[in-house]
Amino acid sequence: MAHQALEKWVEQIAQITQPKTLHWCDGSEEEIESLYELMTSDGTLTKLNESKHPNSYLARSDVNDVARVEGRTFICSALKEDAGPTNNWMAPEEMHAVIDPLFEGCMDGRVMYVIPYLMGPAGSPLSKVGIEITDSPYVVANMRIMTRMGKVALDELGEDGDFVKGLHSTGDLAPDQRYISHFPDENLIMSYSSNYGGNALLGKKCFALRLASVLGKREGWLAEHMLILGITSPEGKKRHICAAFPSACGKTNLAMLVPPQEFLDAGWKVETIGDDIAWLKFGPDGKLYAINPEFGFFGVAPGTSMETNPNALLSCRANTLFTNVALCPDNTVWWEGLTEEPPVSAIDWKGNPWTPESGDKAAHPNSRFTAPAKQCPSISGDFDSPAGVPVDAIVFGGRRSTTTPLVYEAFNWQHGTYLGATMTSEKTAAAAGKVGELRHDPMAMLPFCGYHMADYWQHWLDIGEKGGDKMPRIFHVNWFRKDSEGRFVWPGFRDNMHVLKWIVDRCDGIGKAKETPIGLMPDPDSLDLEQLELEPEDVELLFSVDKEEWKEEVAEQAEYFKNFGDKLPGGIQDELDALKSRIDN
Ligand code: GTP
Ligand code: SPV
Ligand code: MN
Repeated sequence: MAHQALEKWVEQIAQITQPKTLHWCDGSEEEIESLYELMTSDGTLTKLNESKHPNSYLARSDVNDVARVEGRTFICSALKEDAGPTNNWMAPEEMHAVIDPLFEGCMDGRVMYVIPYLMGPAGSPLSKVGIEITDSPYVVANMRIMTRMGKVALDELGEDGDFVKGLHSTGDLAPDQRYISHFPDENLIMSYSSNYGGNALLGKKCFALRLASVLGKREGWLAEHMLILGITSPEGKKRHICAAFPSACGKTNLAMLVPPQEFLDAGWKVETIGDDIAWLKFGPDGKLYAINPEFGFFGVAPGTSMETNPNALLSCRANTLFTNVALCPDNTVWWEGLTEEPPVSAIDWKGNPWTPESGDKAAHPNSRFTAPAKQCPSISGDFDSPAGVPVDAIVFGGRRSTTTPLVYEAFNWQHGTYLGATMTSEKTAAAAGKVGELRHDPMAMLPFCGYHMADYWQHWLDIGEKGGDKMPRIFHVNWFRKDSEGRFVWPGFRDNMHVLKWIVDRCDGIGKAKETPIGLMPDPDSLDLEQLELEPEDVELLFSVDKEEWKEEVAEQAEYFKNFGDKLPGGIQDELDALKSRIDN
């Protein structure tokens, strides 16, 4: 049975955009094969070595279209106040006046693809349907990996279900015509002039975070920039952890962690449920449950290797789309960090001949792989579970070369919310702009919260109030502390298991912690660090809380909160005052 509102909308958009033909995507094999054929023949894609990367392709983007563009991303709520000081705002009618004309006739002579997609497992009370209309076959191919596409979505939608509307066009990729705009009151996303992941795959950041965060506020749940993992102890007890780290700060890596050999020998197991986005809602037992709304991984390529993240490499061996990585002479792919020895020659991400001597990067620092989640060797049996998984711990973390220790635990939910609200991290290549600059990124949601950040913090406090003693414990980690020579002191990657184990031990009531002014911290001994052979001064640095540094940190937090005026929740102000007095004493 047809969904009349959907059909009407599609018809209306076709009237505006004037495509040659209209194609409803069903997600089938035949469909994707013909799209790959189209894109290899017109040069959009290069087919990779069939025996080494079956059914996989390389795409090179426009050189000016390689990352999210936060400066061109808008929240178009009716009131400016509702977007808050951390978002770009434009009045809905004003944005429509700018962006609607760009879509007029923009698909002339081309195909308009209608993509029905489901965010979340079929049959889950947490799942939601979106429809993306696009003129980009590259977007269709990515969405087919990243979401549950086609019939499954239309079945969930039924005849009169709600859906989020997404309208996308490649335009001419001119950066000054690029708009990633969100209309929360219309359940509508309009994206123009970019084909890059977070700008163009509208189910991802635009729907599953910006619009979903608004819905979550209204309906009493949370849409978060978090990985979800399961961890099973040798005794067979299974715990689930959600972790929010800013873009390119280690979610995919932690979600797919392979424990060090001694943990494997002892019987520890880590499973992956999600690597980027979590939707969290109270279950019938009053605990928070998480689902991963996505169906694939849009992972950072550079730095991914068999040493750092074997599960990611195995996930993207086949049926994968690579974007902006380097191409080797045998039609395999390469990026910085994949192997110690670079290839003797390659074609770089811009399509030019490259040798290691050239001094340039072969792959763009934000080059990515789009791979089906089910290809991940560590994927959890709960990946498709409609109920989601119960969350035992929430972890916040940023990329900080100084100040922040390896791990500490919040005293309680309100303090944990404060830890999220005061997260700061050095900027990465995942968004356009200067890399390395320290900035506030509350809950790793700075670019993704679809409403006023202070209202969002209040929502966190309200959720905590509602869940009471059933709420997850909250932790803060930092894998990126550097010594005076600029070297990471923590080995990271699989050795992050030492920290995960302490977190699980804390949940089980057996992990030891001591009180410090900033929170509860382990003794280095409780992390069994002997095998890591760290220098004593590195251990010292990883577990140090320098009062002078923290005095500055607190002063800076107080300054930051001034941006939020009277909207700053009382609970957050109380935590600031309490932290200040603990540090000063
Ligand atoms: P988005 O997809 O942008 O949201 O990124 P993400 O948070 O999933 O980050 P990802 O796991 O892809 O890691 C980003 C970069 O950080 C990669 O180059 C990794 O190799 C590196 N990285 C991840 N974990 C660690 C770690 O524990 N230590 C160090 N030093 N680097 C890490
Ligand atoms: C991020 O930037 O956090 C990503 C990639 O996960 S994107 O899909 O572009 O948002
Ligand atoms: Mn992300």
